[in-house]
Amino acid sequence: AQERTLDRDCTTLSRHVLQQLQSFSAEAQDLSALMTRIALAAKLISRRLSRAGLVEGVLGVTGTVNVQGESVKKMDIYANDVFISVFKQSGLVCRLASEEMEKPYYIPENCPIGRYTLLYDPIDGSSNIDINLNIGSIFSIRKQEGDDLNGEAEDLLQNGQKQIAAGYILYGPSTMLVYSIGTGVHSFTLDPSLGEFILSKENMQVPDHGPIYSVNEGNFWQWDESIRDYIRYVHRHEGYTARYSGALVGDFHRILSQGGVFLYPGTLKKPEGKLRLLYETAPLAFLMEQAGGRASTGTQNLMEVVPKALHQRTPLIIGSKEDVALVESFIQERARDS
Ligand code: P6P
Repeated sequence: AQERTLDRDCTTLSRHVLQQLQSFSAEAQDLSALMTRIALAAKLISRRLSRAGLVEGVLGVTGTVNVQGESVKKMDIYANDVFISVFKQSGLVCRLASEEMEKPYYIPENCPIGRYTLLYDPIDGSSNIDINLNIGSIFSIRKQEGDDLNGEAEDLLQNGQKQIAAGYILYGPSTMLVYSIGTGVHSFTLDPSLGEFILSKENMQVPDHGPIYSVNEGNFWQWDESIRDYIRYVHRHEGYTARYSGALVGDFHRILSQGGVFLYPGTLKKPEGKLRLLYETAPLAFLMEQAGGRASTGTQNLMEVVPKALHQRTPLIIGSKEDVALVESFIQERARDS
């Protein structure tokens, strides 16, 4: 048992990524180095969060509003800058696109073909910081495919199938990093005493059905009738339970781990929903498909959506394939009746 524990403790993230990449081309070293940089960013953010309330600059707002019209928390800025500085040194990423920046950040000043772009939400669910509840970071890695000469990053406006890697960091009771490079979904837990992410679960598979539905029912009267039909169904039928933390990464991780479905449908105020495609819903869709689940806008496979703009939103229905299909069935039924 001792040896087994020792072996487990030595499966670090970088070693695991290299193992996964055995059959890959030159991209192997790149992706391993990229994932090691993601892990470094995660450690820096996790360390600061663990001091929230003890040091200046973690809790509270900056007093500014970001491109999304949302109040910017000090931690949003800190985390955004951590990703930039960590990837500046990597020599692999030529461009970073973030929820916190209207335009991408170029390293050094352009993005040659073949280099990588990091798309990320540095801190998702930042309203939870001040009440010490879980928050997360979400990332997606894509390759520079077209000439981005005018800095408009049109080459990024492609569907989710073009992602090379995706994942998230969950800052909870423990800090977890979950990633996929297309060879399954693997989760790691940060051992702060080692400063290493240690493998906790390989090839995560979401159950085909689960009891949880995760949605903000406070929006009930803003939803399309089809979504209300689904909610009335789960209210009436045995075996369903509601769980919603208000932070996407924690809510997603619960569904990935236990099955069920997370929904952020379009509302009257936000017909396209609230969540962003390129650095929130598409990376999570990539992971969920790798884990045997599904992700839908309600009418389209989310991995097929081609964005028209960098910060485009999409409705999100994601989780166990049977539960996603059940939500879609209500949408299809209403569409038939209309
Ligand atoms: P609502 C947090 O602000 C966030 O972007 C996601 O983390 C979360 O899933 C969603 O918004 C919560 O939105 O409208 O339910 O408060």
